Amino acid sequence: MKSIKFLVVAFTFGLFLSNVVNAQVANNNQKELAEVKILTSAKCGDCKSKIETALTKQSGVESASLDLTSKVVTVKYDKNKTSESVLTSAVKDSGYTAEIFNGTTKKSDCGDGAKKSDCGTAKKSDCGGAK
Ligand SMILES: [Cu+2]
Repeated sequence: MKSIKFLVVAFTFGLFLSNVVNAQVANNNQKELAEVKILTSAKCGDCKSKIETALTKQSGVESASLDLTSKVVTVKYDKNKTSESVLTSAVKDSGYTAEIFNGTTKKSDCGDGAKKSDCGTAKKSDCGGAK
């Protein structure tokens, strides 16, 4: 009797597992990739890696690449799993400013006159020309 009970439980669990696997396959098929550009207050390689790491840790983010010259981070993400506002919040939570960059936004005051304190929580030793 016990072994029949075990078989029923095992069979039910097997059905459950195959449903989970099927659901994951379906989710992958529904991936809807989008791209957003976010203007940040990054200044050095440290800022860059902190911001990229904060973004790639988010669920649904495929890639994040920050260009230090423009201070713009390009994020490729799955629309079904995350959103622009979640991504800008992730950048802000890591200690930097973040605004959606549409190509015409003025650069923030992260230029040559920027202060090291603008580097957020990053290590400041390698912040280049920042004072
Ligand atoms: Cu920095």
